[in-house]
Amino acid sequence: MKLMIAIVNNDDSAVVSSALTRENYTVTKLSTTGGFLMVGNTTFLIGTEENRVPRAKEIIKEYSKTRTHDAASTASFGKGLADGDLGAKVNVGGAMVFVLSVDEAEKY
Ligand code: 2BA
Repeated sequence: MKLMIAIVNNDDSAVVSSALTRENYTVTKLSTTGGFLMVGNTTFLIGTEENRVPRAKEIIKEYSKTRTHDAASTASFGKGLADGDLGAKVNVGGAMVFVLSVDEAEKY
């Protein structure tokens, strides 16, 4: 068994979740925050058999889009944006997917 950890953009999370559950993957959705941009994203935990990992990756890839995000400078924290505080453009996503081997998975 494998555990997939997939970090996707919040805007894509509903459609990724629906597409996975439609194909009978079991999914847990976590609200998470990226350490660099400090904005919300969504992390899915997907426990599945190894032979079903490639299809899950295809689904996540299909519905996760790459976006450009304006990164606010730390100078704006606590006092709002001023001219020049949105200098940096950062490319985010589509999705970051990790696949881990699971020693045991039991349901009680
Ligand atoms: P964030 O950490 O907020 O990162 C957002 C985007 O900022 C990243 O997009 C990347 O383009 C850029 N970035 C991240 N760290 C950077 C750094 N130290 N210097 C310069 N630019 C940096 P993505 O790579 O698509 O990542 C999107 C989100 O996925 C990340 O949000 C993070 O929550 C997660 N993620 C990506 N790679 C990860 C990893 N190796 N381990 C854990 N989480 C990861």
